[in-house]
Amino acid sequence: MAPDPLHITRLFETDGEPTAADRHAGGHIHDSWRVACGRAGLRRRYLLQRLSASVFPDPAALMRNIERVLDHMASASAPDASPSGAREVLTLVRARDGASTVTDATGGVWRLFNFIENTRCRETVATAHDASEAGAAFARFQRRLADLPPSRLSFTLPDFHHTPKRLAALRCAVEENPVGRVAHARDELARIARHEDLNGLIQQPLDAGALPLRIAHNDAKIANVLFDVDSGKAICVVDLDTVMPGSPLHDFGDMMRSMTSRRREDQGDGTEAPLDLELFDALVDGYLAGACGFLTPAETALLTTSGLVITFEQAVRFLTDYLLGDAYYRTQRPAQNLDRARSQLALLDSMRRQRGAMESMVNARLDAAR
Ligand code: GN1
Ligand code: MG
Repeated sequence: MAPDPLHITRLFETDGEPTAADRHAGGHIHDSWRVACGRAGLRRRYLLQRLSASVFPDPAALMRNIERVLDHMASASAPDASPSGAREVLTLVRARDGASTVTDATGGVWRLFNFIENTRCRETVATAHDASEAGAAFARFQRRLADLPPSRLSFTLPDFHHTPKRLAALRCAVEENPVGRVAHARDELARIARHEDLNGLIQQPLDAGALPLRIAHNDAKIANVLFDVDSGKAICVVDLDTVMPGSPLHDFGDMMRSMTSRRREDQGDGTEAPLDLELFDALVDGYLAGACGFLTPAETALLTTSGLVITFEQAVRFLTDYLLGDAYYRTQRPAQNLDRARSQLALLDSMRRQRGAMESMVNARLDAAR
């Protein structure tokens, strides 16, 4: 029988007794619940998560990374630390035995965060303001971690954004064809092949040392930003499971992937997913205002390219999972991963067509910011 979230929550240092838990949607990986706790008129809410053991084989290393990052961001020495930081940085709640997680009888590993009230997250960008706010939030996140040496964090998911290895994994999946889906993905495989020139454009300079290794979020999509309900401001970056050494280009690429089109990630009806230049410009504006101070010229030169590379990589990952029978990403319907891959490919086509215009916008914003 699945463990009871209320029972698990009782093993953490909550304010008051857990009284109600409801499933919290969002994310393709972990299971999440929102748990209310109460004590004498006081009501506090928490986010309870059961970590995916198949995706994260070493939860202890993952939690060490998260604790180091949160401690650093909360410390006064971090650049941009704000006195009202409570809603700007996630807070982990310790287990009653002092550990950062609880392990249930079935081996499941659970953790608890304070729930940040009066916020909402979005699956898609509604306005240019959202894109600019989210870009600024990720820039703040990167800056606050700029003086934490990357060697302090483990590579919990090695080669996570190693695009050439992701493509190699797709080729293996085609070769093995374990669930017989290759025949349904011929068109998408051909489309991927047409974008292979993008494959090494971030990884090669990283390997050559031309791009610095820094701490990156590594899952910098719109759904991982909390917006204040009243002000509409992006106040906090969440989902720190993939925070590890990487490149800010992996993050900016994911921002472009998720914040420059108004279409859903799994809207795979084959029609064009137009990249909206107004959203792109707002994203660049918000991001560069915080990031242009620390990015090197080699990094800024690849900003636009990073969006194409990461969108390509994500198409490759969704298609690989489709061919492997949806082993990695949670799905609600059989062809959802194929739709996700299609949607990424449609966006990529649109990015290709507007690449020159995007490059000009980045250069204009860089000139203005300098
Ligand atoms: C996954 O954890 P979640 O659902 O936010 C994935 C990201 C992908 C993203 C696509 C650990 O993110 O890399 O970009 O889905 N996370 C992991 O939406 O694989
Ligand atoms: Mg994630």
